[in-house]
Amino acid sequence: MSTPLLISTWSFSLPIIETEFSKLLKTGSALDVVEACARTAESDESIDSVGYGGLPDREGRCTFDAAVMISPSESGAVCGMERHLHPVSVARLVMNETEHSMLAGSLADDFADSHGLESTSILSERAKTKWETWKKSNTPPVPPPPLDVGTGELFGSHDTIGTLAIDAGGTMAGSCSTSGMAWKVPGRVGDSPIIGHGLYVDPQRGAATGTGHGELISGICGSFLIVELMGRGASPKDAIYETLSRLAQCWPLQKEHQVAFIATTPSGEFASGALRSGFKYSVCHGASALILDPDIVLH
Ligand code: SD4
Repeated sequence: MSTPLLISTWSFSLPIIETEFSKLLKTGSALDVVEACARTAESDESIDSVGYGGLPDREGRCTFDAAVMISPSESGAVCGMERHLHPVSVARLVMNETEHSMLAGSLADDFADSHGLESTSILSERAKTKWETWKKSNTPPVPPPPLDVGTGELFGSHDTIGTLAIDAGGTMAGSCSTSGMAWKVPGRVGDSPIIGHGLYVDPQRGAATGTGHGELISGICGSFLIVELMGRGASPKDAIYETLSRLAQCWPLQKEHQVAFIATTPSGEFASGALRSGFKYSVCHGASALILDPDIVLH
């Protein structure tokens, strides 16, 4: 038996993971719970970079990316979806129902149709209004880094829900879901749906997920690197520190760049780190449900 753990990016995820943690404490599977956490965020219009409410690309089109993973041989992902509200569930179908690991664009939407998932408009009125305002304002497409003040409200317009769980049977699972970077070039896909970039889970070594500028995370295969370092003996905190340091060496960092990771070992030792201040994460463990500051802030 293991002690269940549920951790997720940003303070907005605390009420979500608190609800799901009660299931994890009973008989819930880690995979069901990480999928449910992403689904709740995807349905919430007030979260403006995941699911419904997510900000669109510079042409006003909203696209979703998501992944789920329980081991190197069991993962599923979708990217660039435009007609289904729950990319995380489509990612799970890719994992369970196909011999592939990722489907893209309108064909991923068609795949969801073929499994009976309801097609819908995914651009909320609120997100459309924000896009129209941005379009008129002539401000540059790269938004400032998000600022999480710990109340569930995020200032700034990019983030992702990445969730890691360990259930009572000791199974680890992870999910990651995003509408990507606001005002992106149409067709852009970030780190979130790419296995090893925005999410990685290895039952022998641990699990990690990331949020922030996907290009920076992808450039160093961030989540894979953290899990690999843990597998070679690093603590989650040291693995995240080394990964963020590598990222900072590889990229000419701009003031608007932010990247944050959360990670856990298979036994539930967890940590978080961010390139800059402004990130928080949520944890349910034992009797505690907390919003925490990252263990490391590199700059
Ligand atoms: C991505 N890491 O697509 C995700 C979320 C994001 O700006 O874009 N945030 O890069």
